[in-house]
Amino acid sequence: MLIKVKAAHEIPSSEITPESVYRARRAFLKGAGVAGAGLLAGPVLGQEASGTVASPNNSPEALNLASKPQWLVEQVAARQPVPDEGLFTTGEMLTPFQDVTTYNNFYEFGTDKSDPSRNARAFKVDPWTVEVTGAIGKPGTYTLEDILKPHALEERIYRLRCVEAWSMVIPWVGFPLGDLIKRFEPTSKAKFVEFITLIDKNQMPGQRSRLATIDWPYREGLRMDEAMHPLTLLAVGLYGDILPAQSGAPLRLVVPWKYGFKSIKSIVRINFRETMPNTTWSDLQPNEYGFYANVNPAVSHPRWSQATERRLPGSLFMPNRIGTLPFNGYAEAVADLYKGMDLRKLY
Ligand SMILES: Nc1nc2c(c(=O)[nH]1)N[C@H]1C(S)=C(S)[C@@H](COP(=O)(O)O)O[C@H]1N2
Ligand SMILES: [Mo]
Repeated sequence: MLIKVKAAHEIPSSEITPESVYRARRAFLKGAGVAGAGLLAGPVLGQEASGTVASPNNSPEALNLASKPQWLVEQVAARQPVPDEGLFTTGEMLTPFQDVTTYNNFYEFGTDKSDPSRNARAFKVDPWTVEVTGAIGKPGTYTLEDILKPHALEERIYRLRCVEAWSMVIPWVGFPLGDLIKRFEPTSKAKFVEFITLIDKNQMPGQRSRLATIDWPYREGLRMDEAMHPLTLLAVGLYGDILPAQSGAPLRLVVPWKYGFKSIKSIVRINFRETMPNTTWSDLQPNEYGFYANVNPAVSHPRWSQATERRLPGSLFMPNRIGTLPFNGYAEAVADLYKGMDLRKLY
């Protein structure tokens, strides 16, 4: 299946290679008059013919991690390259590493966009375990290695569209969630999958805050067919390296056709169930955030329009506002999942 999203800023599909993405980015930054700063801020993308985005060789400190598990660094390095076309890449300029890792939503580390990269200091990802429970044949507590070792990792470039109407284009490293789910042998009662983030007040200042409105831990969920969809990614890296703490280390979900809040970070529990789980944002504001949260330019948030988005990076003088696409541009691949549903009501 070939999904092409036509946008004014898109480069021809014949040029969709990491190198041309890099060139497009250079041209963009020059045009915006921030070439120097922008190019120094981010890593240089892959100039070699390998088709992967070059790894910036980050220190643990730079990623806000206590350590970088060597086996995981190596598994990420051995990833399959980004395909030249199709569903798992886009023709758009990548959002620079600097923006991807300093403009974050991760309320466990604070509510400002710059809080997660500043407050997630020496985050511990080793050891890390994931408890897998519910309607499956193989429940248990799995180490991160148990979870990841059998899977070949892939690099995939996806758009990420936040419900707050900004977006990025991010080169993730991960593998299809469906491949992991099959290993747990779900039973016929597994109709939904629930995901839960780490709760650790010592490491996560947002969970200590008396001002916090969220009832921790952060929770998300998918219907089983959404979880099994080939686009649904379990990510362990971005820009060719393991995930920084602020991006959801060591393991996070990426569901590119849904608003960003579905893409839950730092997962410690996966639960298979017969009924729809409660989820953090729809519990907090059910009239503003729903369970499905499919990107939909036709359904406004009660307090703002969803028809357009601010593509990062931008600036005061060049906000880089673009039209939002149904299902974030992935409609051809996912619209069938929602046949017969009223997506105005089931937002
Ligand atoms: N545990 C947890 N996961 C989370 C969030 C959060 O606050 N806590 N924020 C969500 C929101 S609103 C968005 S837009 C994305 C942002 O991902 P990024 O910071 O890697 O771009 O993470 C999502 N996952
Ligand atoms: Mo978001």
